[in-house]
Amino acid sequence: MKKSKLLIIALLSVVSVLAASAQGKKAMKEMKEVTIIGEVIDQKCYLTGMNGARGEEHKECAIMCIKGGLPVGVLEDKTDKVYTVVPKAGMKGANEELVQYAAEKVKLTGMVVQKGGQNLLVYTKVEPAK
Ligand SMILES: [Cu+2]
Repeated sequence: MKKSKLLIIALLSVVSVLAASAQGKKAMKEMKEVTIIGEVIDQKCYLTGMNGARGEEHKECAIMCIKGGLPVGVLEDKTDKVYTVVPKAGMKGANEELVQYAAEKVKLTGMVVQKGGQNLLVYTKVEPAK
């Protein structure tokens, strides 16, 4: 009796895990692909306003900050929105790939997620932009 109860609980938890991951996959599929054009910033300096915080005068600092591991972001041209940028694949941050574009304009292709007051761009492609 006890054993079968445990078995049922185990089965139910497997089923709910499967349902949750299916939901996650569905949510990713429902998201539309977008492109965002903007400047690659280090979010700490931009948001705290240190050292001019963006653009050519801040480029050296942005490189140091992004190399150092501070969260990299993109400041969208059209909206002045800041997106935290993460790659779609893998467990690493976007810093390593985006540091070469620090304080420069890029075009990022990916999906936007807005939750908890955050704008997150899960990107699949980055290219230089004018
Ligand atoms: Cu900086």
